[in-house]
Amino acid sequence: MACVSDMETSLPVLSKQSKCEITRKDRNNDGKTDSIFYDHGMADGDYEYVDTDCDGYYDKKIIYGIGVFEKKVMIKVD
Ligand SMILES: [Ca+2]
Ligand SMILES: [Ca+2]
Repeated sequence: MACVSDMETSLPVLSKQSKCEITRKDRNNDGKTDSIFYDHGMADGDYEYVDTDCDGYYDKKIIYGIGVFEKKVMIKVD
């Protein structure tokens, strides 16, 4: 079994002071969220979780930083 110790398994908890805007998207129009975008209002602070296969779990985190990179995650869609 692969090491999954550094894999995210829950969505980030935001503080009340956070100006982060969360946008949920339903890309395949089945009524269930399959993408959640965290917009921190900065050019390099945003990230998005995507359920690429629409099975009810986000499996990819896309980080928009000094370049864009992706990370594997396993987070239940709420
Ligand atoms: Ca959907
Ligand atoms: Ca998935």
